This record gives sequence, C-alpha cells and structure tokens, in this order.
Amino acid sequence: MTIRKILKFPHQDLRVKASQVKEFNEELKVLAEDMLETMYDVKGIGLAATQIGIHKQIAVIDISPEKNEPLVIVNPKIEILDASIKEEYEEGCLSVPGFFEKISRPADIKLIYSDLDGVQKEIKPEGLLTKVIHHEMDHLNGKLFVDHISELKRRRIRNKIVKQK
Ligand code: GNR
Ligand code: NI
Repeated sequence: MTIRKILKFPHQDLRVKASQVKEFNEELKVLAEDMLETMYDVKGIGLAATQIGIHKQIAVIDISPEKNEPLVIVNPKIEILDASIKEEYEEGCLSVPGFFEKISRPADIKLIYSDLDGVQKEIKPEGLLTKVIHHEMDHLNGKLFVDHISELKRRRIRNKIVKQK
C-alpha cells in the first residue's frame, strides 16, 4: 500500500472532471486501498480520486469514530428526494487545509453507486454522511467547497494557501 500526495487548491488538476469507471479490476482495488490509507494517514473522513490526481469516479469515506467502517463508492450518483430540505454544515477539505466554511446542501438524498466488484448499491444516507457524499461528488466534478462561498472569501483563502508554500 502507498500513501499518495494530496493536491492543494488552487492546483488546476482539482478542476478536472472524473471519467466513469468501466473496469472493476485489481488496479481499481489497489487504488481504493491507497486512497483509504492516504485518508486515514491524514485523519480525513473522505477522499476523492481527483485529490490525488486520478481522474476516475471513485471516492472513499469513513465517518466512524473508530475509523473502521470504510465505504468505497464508484460511479456515484445522487438523487435529490426533496429539494426543499437543506442543511448547513461547517466543511473542511484536505485540499484546502486550515479553512472551514458553512455550506448548505440538500439533506434528503439517495446515493446510487457501484462497489469495487461492480455491484450496484443504493443507500439513504443521513447526517454527516450526506454532507461528505456531496463534498466528494463535487470533487469528482472538479468542484471544491470554496466554490459555494463568495468570490472574495475564495480569493482570500487561495492567496493564503499560495503564500504558505
Ligand atoms: O476530512 C474531511 N472533513 C470534512 C468535514 C466536513 C465536510 C466534508 C469533509 S470531507 C474532508 C476530507 C476531504 O477533503 N474530502 O474530499
Ligand atoms: Ni475535500
């Protein structure tokens, strides 16, 4: 297993839209293992392949306190069940280290995805899991949580991260 390097905002590769996974092979399983190891190493609760420069529709999530309930989602799709129900949550991102902003997202959703064997699954997520699913889906579409805040705030965050380096 290998810990991969996480790209930081404003890296342009974070803007690339991921392609659908077509082959559920050993390479995909190795990628998922590396992503889980990388996420646990930095104590994140989610990681999208985009963040390590791999432009495939796969993300890993683990919101459990014990860090022993990994969820691997391939080719995820969200169905918004009731668009009028939204919830705010203070989001952070491993690609935007040190910054947190309240983001409002649809809270009543269904997630359809494939597992690592290509078997289609459906879940009705609740609470924090819902937020992380939206956040990871954004990554796979080349979006970041800072795209949901004002241009002014986004530019300030970008300038601070660029200076840090
Ligand atoms: O570790 C993470 N914490 C987090 C907190 C609130 C909302 C979303 C997240 S996901 C983030 C890891 C990450 O950057 N995933 O892409
Ligand atoms: Ni993120």
